[in-house]
Amino acid sequence: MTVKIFNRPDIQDFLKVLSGLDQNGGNPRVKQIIHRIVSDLFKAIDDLDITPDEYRTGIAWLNELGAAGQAGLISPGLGLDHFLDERLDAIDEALGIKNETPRTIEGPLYVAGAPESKGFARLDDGTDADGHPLIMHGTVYGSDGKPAAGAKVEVWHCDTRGFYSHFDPTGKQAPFNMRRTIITDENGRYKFRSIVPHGYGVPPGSPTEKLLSALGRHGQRPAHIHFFVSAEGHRKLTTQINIAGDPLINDDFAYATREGLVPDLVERTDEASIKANGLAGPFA
Ligand code: MBD
Ligand code: FE
Repeated sequence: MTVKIFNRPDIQDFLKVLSGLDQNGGNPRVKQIIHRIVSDLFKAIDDLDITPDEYRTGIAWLNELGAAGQAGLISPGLGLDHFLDERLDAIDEALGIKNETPRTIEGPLYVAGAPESKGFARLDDGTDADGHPLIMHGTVYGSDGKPAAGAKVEVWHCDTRGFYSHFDPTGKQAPFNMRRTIITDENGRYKFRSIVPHGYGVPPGSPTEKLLSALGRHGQRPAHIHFFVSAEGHRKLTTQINIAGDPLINDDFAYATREGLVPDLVERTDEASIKANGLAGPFA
């Protein structure tokens, strides 16, 4: 037996009442959004004949998701973060704003308050024995095309097991390991030494993984490094780079890979360049 009750006038009135639209007070924007989302949910229950058992399974999963602190993890997994970026891109395009470096999603694992230094930082504390040294450097340009001195480059990435400091299930990383803030020098330049990160995988057995596997999907990301770039009088850029050659580059569960964000890697083995990059000895 299937019934459709969504369009009944009493149900439509009920939606207005439960979202507070029938009275003053409260927050009009919250009322508008809740009215729309609950309406869409009512309609989905009606259209798909979602049963009370199915609905309660969903509620139990939401409780599990919240208890695990994973709302911010399933969100990119369901493409919502990428969709928000596509909207920002579309707004920029409509305004005629061209972004030289594409934006991509922040993800749920940024931590504010990383140690700050000028021009250069070493990100890793040297305790990841499998780490392959990585050097990255570049220039931050303002929207005027000129190098931006004193810009802030916040960098964060995971270790060779795919674990981020502050979120390491083994508890083995020091706070802010592989997280730094670099202020660009007088020529707008930044440079850092770290190690090549591994890809990331959602925690095994977690509510996020359970939903993804019910969708027949994996919860893996290709190896990547996150950035916030900001400067006085400018919009903040949120972006990432991928490590070229990672087999998952075009199979990211969080849909963050974008053209222009997969720089070439160069393996340096000559003495002069190793020395110049300080890889042989301690870094100043
Ligand atoms: C990550 O490291 C990440 O960058 C995203 C977007 C989601 C989960 C873990
Ligand atoms: Fe990440």
